[in-house]
Amino acid sequence: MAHRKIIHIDMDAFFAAVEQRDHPEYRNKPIIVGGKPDTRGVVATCSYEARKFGIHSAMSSDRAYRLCPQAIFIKPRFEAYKEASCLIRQIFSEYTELFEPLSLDEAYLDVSHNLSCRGSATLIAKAIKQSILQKTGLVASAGISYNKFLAKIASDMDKPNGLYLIAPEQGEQFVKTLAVGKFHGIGKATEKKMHALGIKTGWDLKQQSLSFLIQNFGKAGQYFYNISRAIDHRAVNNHRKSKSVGVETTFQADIKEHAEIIRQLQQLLEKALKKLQDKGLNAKTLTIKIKYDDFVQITRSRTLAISISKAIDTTSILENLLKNTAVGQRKVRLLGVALSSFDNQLLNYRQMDLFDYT
Ligand code: TTP
Ligand code: MG
Repeated sequence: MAHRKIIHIDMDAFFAAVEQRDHPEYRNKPIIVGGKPDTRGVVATCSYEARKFGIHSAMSSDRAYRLCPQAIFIKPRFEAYKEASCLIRQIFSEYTELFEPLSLDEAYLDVSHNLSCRGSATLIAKAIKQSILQKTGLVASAGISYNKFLAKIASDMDKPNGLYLIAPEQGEQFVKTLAVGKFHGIGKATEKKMHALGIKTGWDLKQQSLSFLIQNFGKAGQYFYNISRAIDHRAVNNHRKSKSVGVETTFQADIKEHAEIIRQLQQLLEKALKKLQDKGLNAKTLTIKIKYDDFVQITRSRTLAISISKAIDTTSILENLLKNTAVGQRKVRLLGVALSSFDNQLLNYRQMDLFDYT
């Protein structure tokens, strides 16, 4: 069977790179995008200049400040990051219809059937990097391999401005020496558990039986068994997997007051919008779910002509949705909010104006 050709693209210091592009005075300087110190904020990301001081994503801004007092702290500008994200997805779509964004700044591309660049995935990755630089002024790293797991690891190997290939004959050897903490899909908690079981590297993982792994890690056991052998059959999926993004909450004590219910729904909506933003998506349909104290559940939804965001009057939409419900009269034990009908991404990217930085 012929191997797939998968590219994983991940932008370098994405938010920080956009800031340095748009503000020349920030270039070559340690900059931190995220919360300011003294606000209990955290670092979303930082420039490579700041990483030299040991600063990294998710660290508290206070700690970052102590490590590098001269660092420049910048409030995130999500609109700018989304715009850059749209542009890179537009570029991906020029090379393959089969691409799967994982977040604003990264995506898998399946270029198995792409005949440009003499069919060389490495040359295609190079061309994509060049096009990204030309059209967005930003630098990306690319990993090339025969499955998603290895392509993702590869994009991290040579950062920043990386281009790294793991060829089919290198895959197994490559995984052998890799620390399990570097495996995509093995987070901090799983890493700790593996260490406790004496599993430190891909080689150690490969020594474990499938039944042992399933016994200790449940469903993920099969995935760990496969990746320790550099096997990953997951296809690049360009269909939006989640048809909706939702959050819900069950109250410790039932609530009844109309104003309180609106307030709770607003909070849930904010959380759902944040989730949506993290996925780089827009939604036009808002659905609310109400479970009364007798466990009877109803939903109400409304689809707008424009994307739902904080910029629109969500309170009046929520008020309207509550009109034909028993809210205010009956006790409520659970509320939920879901956002759906995402924009057709490809269509949107094609509609965007492209601009050149060169
Ligand atoms: P990453 O790709 O993880 O990081 P990065 O692009 O900043 O740096 P690298 O060169 O190592 O790829 O994440 C992409 C963006 O997502 C990042 O610029 C900011 C945002 N982000 C957060 O807001 N919080 C986080 O904890 C992480 C990891 C990222
Ligand atoms: Mg990145």
